[in-house]
Amino acid sequence: MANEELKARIEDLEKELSTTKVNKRTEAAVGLLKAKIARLKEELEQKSAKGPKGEGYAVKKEGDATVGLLGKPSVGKSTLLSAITNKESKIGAYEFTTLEVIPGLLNYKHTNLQILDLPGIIKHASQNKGFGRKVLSVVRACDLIVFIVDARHIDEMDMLLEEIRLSGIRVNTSKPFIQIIRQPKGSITIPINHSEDRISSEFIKEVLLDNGLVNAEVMIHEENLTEDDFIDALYGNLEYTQGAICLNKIDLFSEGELREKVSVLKERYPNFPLYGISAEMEINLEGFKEFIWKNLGFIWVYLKEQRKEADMTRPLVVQRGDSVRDVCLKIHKDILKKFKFARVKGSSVKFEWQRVGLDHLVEDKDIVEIYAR
Ligand SMILES: Nc1nc2c(ncn2[C@@H]2O[C@H](COP(=O)(O)OP(=O)(O)OP(=O)(O)O)[C@@H](O)[C@H]2O)c(=O)[nH]1
Ligand SMILES: [Mg+2]
Repeated sequence: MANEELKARIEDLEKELSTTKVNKRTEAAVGLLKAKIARLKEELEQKSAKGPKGEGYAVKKEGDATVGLLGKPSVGKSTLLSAITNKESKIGAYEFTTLEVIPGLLNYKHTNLQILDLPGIIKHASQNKGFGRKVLSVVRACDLIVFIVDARHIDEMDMLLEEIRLSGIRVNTSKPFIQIIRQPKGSITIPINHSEDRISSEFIKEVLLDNGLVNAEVMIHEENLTEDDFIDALYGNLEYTQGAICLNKIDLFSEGELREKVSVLKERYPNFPLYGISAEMEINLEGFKEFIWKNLGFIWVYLKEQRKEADMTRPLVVQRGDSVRDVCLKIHKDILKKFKFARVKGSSVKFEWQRVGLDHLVEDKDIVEIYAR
């Protein structure tokens, strides 16, 4: 199909989707419609991607991690960047003050964090309104997205999340684990290893047939997989990343009013960590730095040499989920070859100076002593 034809087809299907009432009887049809739309959109993307390149901002990654400040215009992103990094970004009382991505560096707890002040995004940014696609393409590469919300307009968070979702970014969820293995023959088989309540085998079969897959084995390693998850996993060129909410301009409200707003946000977005600041009045900024650092998953471990006291002045920065192996690699790659075992004191072990191997996962403030040949 030509691009125009594809677009028209997608539009038709989207219209059909929007006019179909969802109920038990139409559920399956709605799911299939979504799947069809996703497939055609992917086809369109691939065709369009062959066109001229050069969209997007050139931002060089720097430091140990990259954090994007994302929000509507005028929520205070540039004020925040200027307050916590080495960079001044222009601040304006009017919307769309920032038109480029402005990177700043924040050195915090022995880590260099690259903070990106992004141009404001608006509804339909994912369809490139206000050059939104350029902004969202930078967001894809961030290790943490901080959604900046003006305390006067907390409802904007819905729009931000929706645009992020539409641009193929998934926040604070893990990638569903699905395997589709093509088979030479034998039709589509789906071993029952998931709940049939949310997605039926019929649905999976129809979606695969729509893709021209006649023989395949589908393995679902996910308890609560939904139809949407399945479509995502099949088509999405999706990026999975971390997100947190920063409530700015808290100086404009009383404590009671803020408590109210915080509880609304917590209820609507239960898996998003939340922190309140005033970028302009410089309230809670130290706490905010700690907040980003923690949400990037950084932890500190201290190293100890044999028969010496641990060096508590120079922590080694690693990440949650890192093992003794990662600690060794951070010190020097040759250590691995000579590694015998390690002793650890801290919250990751059951007793002090427990002997552990390379696979042992370290935790914040652990002291690690490495024994090598
Ligand atoms: N009261 C109050 N005003 C703030 C705060 N932070 C920023 N502002 C004001 O909000 C306005 C917009 O600030 P900017 O930092 O330029 O906002 P932005 O998000 O970078 O906006 P764009 O670049 O247009 O996307 C300015 O008038 C700031 O002075 C705050 O914590 N409290
Ligand atoms: Mg700005």
